[in-house]
Amino acid sequence: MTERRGRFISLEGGEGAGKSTLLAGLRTHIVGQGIELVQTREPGGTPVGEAVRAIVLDPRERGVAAETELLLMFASRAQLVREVIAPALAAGRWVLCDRYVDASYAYQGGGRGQPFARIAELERWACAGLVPDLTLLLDLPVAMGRTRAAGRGEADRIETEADAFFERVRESYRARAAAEPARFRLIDAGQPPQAVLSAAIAALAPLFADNAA
Ligand code: Z5A
Repeated sequence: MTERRGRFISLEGGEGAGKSTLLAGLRTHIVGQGIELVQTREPGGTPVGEAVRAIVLDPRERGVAAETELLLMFASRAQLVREVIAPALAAGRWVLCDRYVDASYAYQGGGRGQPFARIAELERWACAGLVPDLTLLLDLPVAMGRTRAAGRGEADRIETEADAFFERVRESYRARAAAEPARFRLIDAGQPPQAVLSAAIAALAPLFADNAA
């Protein structure tokens, strides 16, 4: 993969954690520093990836096997890395990605019980060594997140899972954050939106300092 000059930030969290709300404020802050930013999402972010997203999140697709779901997430990711993320970083742009590989460990690994070693193998193959410089994890009790999410439109296929699934997702995310403290910043997503944004902006500060150096 080509040389990397920009910064790569991923945003993670369970259902209703407030990623979309935070993304808008974060984007304004980063662009306000004069940085060229590419914002993208998973699954999706490319024409192929968005087509995969439509399939994998379709609530009418009841019979999707856990293995199929895992491979579809990585198919979307492999395309996003090559078409969007790697070229942007090589050009010196920053990338803000709404979910990345940690979501597969949390949802398909923790949630669905797919072996973490298999996910790690797919990561080596699909991600071409691209690891975020910073991962912001919005952490929220499952019940609170589900109450928030209930106010939205139709649930996607994964959102129809039981609370126990989302408890496993949350624990997997927290375990990954604990295992990689240099990359993750865990943010209490139960705070008001402005406090969540302030915490995220504080977590970004070292990246701006590195960028200026
Ligand atoms: N998935 C996967 O399984 N494996 C993978 O590898 C990947 C993804 C990459 C789509 O993700 C699904 O894909 C997701 C995981 C799976 N399935 N599930 N569940 P997505 O990221 O596109 O969708 P999402 O999880 O629903 O995220 P979202 O759209 O960003 O929603 P959100 O985090 O819940 O954010 P929100 O819409 O900003 O907030 C929800 C509500 O809470 C809304 O009414 C806000 O006004 C309110 N809110 C937000 N912040 C606050 C605070 N701080 N206080 C009070 N209320 C708040």
